[in-house]
Amino acid sequence: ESPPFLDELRDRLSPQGDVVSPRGKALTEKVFGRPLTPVEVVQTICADVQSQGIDALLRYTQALDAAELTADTVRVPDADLKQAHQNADPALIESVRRIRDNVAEFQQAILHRDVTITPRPGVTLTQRYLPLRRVGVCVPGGAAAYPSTVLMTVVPAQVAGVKEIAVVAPPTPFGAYNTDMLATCHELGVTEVYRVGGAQAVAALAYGCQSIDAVDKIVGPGNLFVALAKKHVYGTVDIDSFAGPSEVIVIADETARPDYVAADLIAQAEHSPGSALLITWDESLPDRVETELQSQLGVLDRSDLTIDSLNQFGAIILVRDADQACEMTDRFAPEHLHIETADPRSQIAKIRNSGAAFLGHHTPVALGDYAAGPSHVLPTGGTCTWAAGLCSNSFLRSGSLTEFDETALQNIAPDVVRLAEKEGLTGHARSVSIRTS
Ligand code: HSO
Ligand code: ZN
Repeated sequence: ESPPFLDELRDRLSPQGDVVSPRGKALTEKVFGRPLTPVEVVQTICADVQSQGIDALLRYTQALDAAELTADTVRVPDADLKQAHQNADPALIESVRRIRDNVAEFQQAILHRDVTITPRPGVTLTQRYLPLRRVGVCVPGGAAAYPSTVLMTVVPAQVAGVKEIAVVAPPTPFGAYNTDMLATCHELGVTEVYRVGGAQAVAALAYGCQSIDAVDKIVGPGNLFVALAKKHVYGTVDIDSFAGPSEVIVIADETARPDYVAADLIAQAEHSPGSALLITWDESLPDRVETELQSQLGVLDRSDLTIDSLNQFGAIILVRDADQACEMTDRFAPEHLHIETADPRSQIAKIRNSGAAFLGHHTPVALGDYAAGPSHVLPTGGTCTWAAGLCSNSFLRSGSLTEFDETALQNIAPDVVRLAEKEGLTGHARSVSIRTS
């Protein structure tokens, strides 16, 4: 049996949840003149950007992000991208290049290729894949700077063959004014970067406005407002999965090192908000990890935020055995799963629900966050039961090609005509029989 607080925790982290900070609440009340739910906020912003275009985009950027921009300055000038790259730490650029190669190699290997079969003579059936023409990438910039998110979104898109990529990041020091993020964009050949964030950026990408052309798909992580806005514009454009607050479940046994486990929990909680759960059947591990947490949190840069996150969204759960750990994990369906046991493969075989799994004592989730190859844009909030992480294939759409010769048509015609007549669609039936009788 899963402890009831696991469901509670899931609810608190869920994409539908109204988890808005008091500051956020006060701000939206000021901007809209009355208290609105996050869904109402997003609906209003999206409708305004759709009908008023750039004016609404700039107005919300001013009101919500306190940035004074114009139709011309909303886009980061080419010179700024070049300069950020020139001034960047050369070692950072070297790392970006190596990581780009790692990501590209994996994303290329998994890319769908056209499939053609000839099931019977005279019949050719093809599934072909073509890249999307233009996509928008949301890069967060609230609590931390994320050049890694540029890598983990842009490289899969480029591998898929997407020609136009527009990056949006909020007009903050961690967002569109972060020179490491801008340098990474430049290194990857991204030339379109816009200083907008939140629901207003998503709406601008979906509907287009004077300064930003509409895209076919919007990807990338974001806060609740970004996530709700993506949901709102779905149908006008495609979106990726729901990527909200970070989550990890660590499954550990007696072979796990408490200092490693504590570090892994802290690494996700550090995202703040971030959820970090430890599930173990080793009775002594909880106390040993707790001790490690205390000492590691003491020397951490972002310890206040991290402690906050651990208090709100963290837990250590002692279970009966490995099977119960797997059951509970499957039920929670975490974004990240890290199995630190003697035989991680035997546990992962029993777990169906995780956005990305990391196996063994030498595979911290941070590897996937920064460098391994699979994208770190993953479904959160339990949505990995039906959604997949971002990858090169997320930027393709497929279409089918069908070709029959005359004999093949003759052979299949009776079945088509029969079904069409049963449906009362004699026009369909005739379009076949006219060729065969
Ligand atoms: N763990 C985050 C990704 C990230 N971590 C970026 C560090 N930088 C969501 O998967
Ligand atoms: Zn992370």
